[in-house]
Amino acid sequence: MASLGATLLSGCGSQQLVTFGDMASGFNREVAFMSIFAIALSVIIFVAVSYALFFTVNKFREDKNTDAPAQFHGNNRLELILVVVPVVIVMFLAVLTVRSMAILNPVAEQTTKIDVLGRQFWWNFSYPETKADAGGDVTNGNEMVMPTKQPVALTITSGDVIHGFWAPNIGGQRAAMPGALKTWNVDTDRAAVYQGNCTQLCGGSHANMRYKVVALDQERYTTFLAAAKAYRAPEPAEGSAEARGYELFMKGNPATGALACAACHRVQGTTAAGAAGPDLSFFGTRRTLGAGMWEAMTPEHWEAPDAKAHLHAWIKHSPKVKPGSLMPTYDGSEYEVNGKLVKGGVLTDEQIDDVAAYLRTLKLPEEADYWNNTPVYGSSDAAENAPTPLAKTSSPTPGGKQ
Ligand code: HEC
Ligand SMILES: [Cu+2]
Repeated sequence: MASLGATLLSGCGSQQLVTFGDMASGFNREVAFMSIFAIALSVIIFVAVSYALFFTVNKFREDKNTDAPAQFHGNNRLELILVVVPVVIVMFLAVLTVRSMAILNPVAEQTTKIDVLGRQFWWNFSYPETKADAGGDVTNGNEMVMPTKQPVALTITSGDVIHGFWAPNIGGQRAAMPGALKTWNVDTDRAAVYQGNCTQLCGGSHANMRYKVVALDQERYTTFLAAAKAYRAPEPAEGSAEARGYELFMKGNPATGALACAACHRVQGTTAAGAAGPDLSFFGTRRTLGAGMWEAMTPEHWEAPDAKAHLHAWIKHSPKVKPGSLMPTYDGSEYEVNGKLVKGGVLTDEQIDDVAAYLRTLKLPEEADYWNNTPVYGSSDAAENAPTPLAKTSSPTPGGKQ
């Protein structure tokens, strides 16, 4: 019963699959346990009601019963049975449900809590229990790292419209509602990378609002969290491409109207504290771009030539790569903000490469690289156990007209 089905959610070619009925998750086992009773009861009721229906229809057919039907008022015994039996069934299911809720709902003393923020069209995952040495909560964009073999309490909300968190391998689905905080537990026994998706139609790039869940065994998780807590973005060497990229990241290019990246993105250990876009603190460690728009799941990830091309295209004009992306263009082309067309500022190709070079340095230390040797579960490539090339979900868009 390992996996009841696999769904290829979008696009063609190889891509990580969403699988459901994954019994490595205690949440799913609990739901399956409850479902067995609910389904068995439904089958019994269906058979009993069908039998009663056919029995009476047959027994009291008009051609068999020419006399006038017996005239009487009520049948106390039958009415009592018809009330008591459903009440008992409903009570039984209610007790089962309350039992499951008690098991699955988070409790205060749980150690791992992750805050989930959904926005058009990306995710931030932060660790409210772990304050970074450099200030702020440890946060990762679009990739959620969690420990295995224990309930993880998620608290979900939205920064704009309603989104939905759905990573069926680790448990239940929840809506992300603006202004509301919802908490629930997820878990898995298996260390692996899982696919997550947004399940509420939330705008133009709803289908491109994906994320990865990376479940690590306790020791590796502890290493990750400790490194993430201690992390400060590296300071680029003076005069290097990375140093030029850092300047542009922090200040943009006022002469051409190119907005500072730091206005919208946070990088832990720098003054960049923007919140309008995904956290970029560990961008160099991540292997997805644009909330799963593209995946670079090779060990050399951002250093690979095609990955470089994608990153370049993304910075240059992300709304052309990802419809509806709320990141500005940097090639002077127009993009839409709140229904209005706005002209982006300009960074030259060299400047974009410098910024990209800076982004590639934003890496956790090697031992905290959560992708390293973590199997990709449900990969449509045969190599399920290898963190080798996985997917290209879209090709770099060199951009139509400019
Ligand atoms: C006005 C706010 C804004 C500015 C300025 C901005 N971005 Fe973004 N950025 C976003 C948003 C919003 C997203 C998420 C888009 C999406 O996936 O739908 C994003 C996504 C990204 C991503 C992808 C992150 C991931 O995990 O997939 C990268 C990389 C990035 N931005 C780099 C930059 C760089 C470099 C600059 C400066 C040259 C910059 N951004 C300027 C808002 C901004
Ligand atoms: Cu969404």
